[in-house]
Amino acid sequence: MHNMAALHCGTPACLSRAVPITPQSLGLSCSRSQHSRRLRAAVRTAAAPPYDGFQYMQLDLPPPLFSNVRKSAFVKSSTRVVDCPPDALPEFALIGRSNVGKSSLLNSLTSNDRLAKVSREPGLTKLINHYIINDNWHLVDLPGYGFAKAGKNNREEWLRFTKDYFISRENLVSVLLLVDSSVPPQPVDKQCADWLAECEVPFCIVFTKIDNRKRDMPTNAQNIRAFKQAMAEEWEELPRCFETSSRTGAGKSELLGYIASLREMHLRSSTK
Ligand SMILES: Nc1nc2c(ncn2[C@@H]2O[C@H](COP(=O)(O)OP(=O)(O)O)[C@@H](O)[C@H]2O)c(=O)[nH]1
Ligand SMILES: [Mg+2]
Repeated sequence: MHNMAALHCGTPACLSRAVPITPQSLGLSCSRSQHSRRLRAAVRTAAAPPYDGFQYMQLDLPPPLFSNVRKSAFVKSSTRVVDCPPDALPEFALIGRSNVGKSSLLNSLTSNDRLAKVSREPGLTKLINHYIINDNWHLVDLPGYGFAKAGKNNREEWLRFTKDYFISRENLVSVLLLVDSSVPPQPVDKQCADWLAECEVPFCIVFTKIDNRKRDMPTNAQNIRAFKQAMAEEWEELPRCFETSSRTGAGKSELLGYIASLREMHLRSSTK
């Protein structure tokens, strides 16, 4: 059973099942600085999602004071963490399978359709794309994982590439793990959630495309429930979850509010 509290306190995760690729199996153990650990502990102690029968991490967040996006701009694309912009601003990173809707969510959150390129084909470029919001925080688009034709090597490469970012980016407040609600649970998404927890990276789950009902398939609500159920079988508490659509704007203000609260908490923890 995964225990988020134990994981975030640095207790080694005891995985009872075989995970094909983990940071450990690749020799990529993660260790973070004191400040990052304090911040992560603070984020962990702060979420109150709607009641749906699942047990969530209890977070006691400050109110979202500045959640509106007034201004957004592309900053730069980096191929290595050392090339990223200075880490002075609080940062939120979007990750998920290719085509899950990362770029679309970025555009939706910023009400700026031209900010990130939305594509029908899974992108193969491995870039860390930084966007600055309201001149005072960053949204980051990371490469997607789990290409349809990708093998083990591709996943290993993705882990190595993103691991550097996760463990060395001091200002990373939270990862937004995007999961497509229009398809049944994909093992690779669950593995990614496990991996983030093992690396002690705080994250929330953002279900995407809730408008996109596929015919003759389980409903999006059923897919979401099945994903949470799969997590609940191994996790004592689930991370905070959001249900969004970049087409309709559903879930947008809730997610922006959550990000604003986390930024406020980040500010408080870094000025202590
Ligand atoms: N129906 C629907 N389609 C979406 C939504 N978000 C993204 N898409 C579509 O999914 C495809 C991939 O989107 P994109 O944002 O490029 O995904 P990325 O590869 O994760 O950046 C595009 O065809 C989008 O139009 C959504 O909320 N609803
Ligand atoms: Mg994209």
